Amino acid sequence: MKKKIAIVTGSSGQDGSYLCELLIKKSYKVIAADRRSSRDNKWRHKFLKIDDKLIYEDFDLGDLNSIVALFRKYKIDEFYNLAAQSFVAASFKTPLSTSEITGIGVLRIIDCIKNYQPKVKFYQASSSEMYGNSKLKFQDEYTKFNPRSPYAVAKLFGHHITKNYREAYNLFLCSGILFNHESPLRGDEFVTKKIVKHLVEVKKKERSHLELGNLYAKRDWGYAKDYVQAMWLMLQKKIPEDYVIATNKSHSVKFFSDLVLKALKFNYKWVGKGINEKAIDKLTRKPLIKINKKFYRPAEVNFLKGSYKKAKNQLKWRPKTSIKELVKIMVDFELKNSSYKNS
Ligand code: NAP
Ligand code: F7E
Repeated sequence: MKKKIAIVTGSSGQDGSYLCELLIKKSYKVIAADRRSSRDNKWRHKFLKIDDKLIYEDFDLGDLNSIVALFRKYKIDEFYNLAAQSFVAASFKTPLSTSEITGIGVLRIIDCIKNYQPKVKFYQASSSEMYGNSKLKFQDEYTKFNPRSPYAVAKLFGHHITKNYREAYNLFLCSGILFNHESPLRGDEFVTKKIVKHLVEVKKKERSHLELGNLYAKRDWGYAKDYVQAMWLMLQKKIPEDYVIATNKSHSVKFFSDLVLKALKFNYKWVGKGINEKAIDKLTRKPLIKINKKFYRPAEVNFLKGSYKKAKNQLKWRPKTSIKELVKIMVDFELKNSSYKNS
């Protein structure tokens, strides 16, 4: 039987790697559309042992010709757009390029779908960051958006233009509004990976302590491997729609740090308040975690908790991994493979 063809942009990233792995298992011909890098950006593919099963194509969300080339070369069944400047903190420093890539980049792709292959099924990686500081107990597909960073504003453009093209041109375009999802393959700068990696280094006496920003921001953290399943499920439906993917639980950065400190069997306690709050070793009284103001954001999102009710009812999807299991997966990986990668 002829293999289905899937394009995955941002395949070198966390989600792209797990999604490529999933699609290969499902016997797709998978085109990994990534930008050229002077560093090794295939380490995740090598780790998952999928690098020799992918077809690599040069691609940049800022370069329309590289997108058109994909539509000229392949008869595409499914197109997953995971590429983005995805780090919220960086978006405050590079707002123009973030808007150009994370926002307008989406339009470049869906305009090609409209013009060249209108039967393509398209997935857009929307984000819970689009909700910003919502006052509600949880966020779902009906919650008002209130973006709090250039990243979130750019994602909201991508989200709305996807919906607009779906309605205006009757195209199969979906957005997954995904809440934070983590894994051993998460980029080093994101808070969960940073906490795990740095505390493992402290444990191994390769680092004196970990520095964090806002300990009290709360996030709905799931496991990336569970979440890429939902992306695929959305494109298997008859009717294109948007779905929230989350765990319906919310925890603070401090709580996540506690889980990691405990998993690594640190004998510690929290002392001090505000900028002086610290986790210290009970015996030596040396700091294990300190606050550094440079990790605070110009505008923070304080609380996110997603309801995945629609995904559960319509996609039969649910999160399978608890936050404690997630911490164990990440800590075990870091203890074994800390020198493996180069992100
Ligand atoms: P990630 O690890 O940061 O991966 C982002 C990918 O985008 C990388 O492959 C990166 O390539 C690529 N990229 C960046 N700029 C590009 C450009 N100009 N042209 C082409 N590719 C470019 O992100 P992730 O965590 O896997 O997230 C995947 C997507 O979901 C992103 O769009 C993110 O914004 C969104 N999202 C993530 C979460 C989450 O919690 N993880 C939640 C909601 C939404 P390089 O390797 O060359 O840098
Ligand atoms: O921050 C706080 C920080 O950078 C989480 C991206 O995948 O998920 C991610 O965005 C929270 C924030 O993720 C540090 O202020 C404290 O409140 O891990 P993060 P994010 O900003 O939530 C969404 C859904 C996406 O779409 C994005 O692409 O943790 N925090 N101290 C810190 N954050 C970092 N990075 N570093 C710290 O030292």
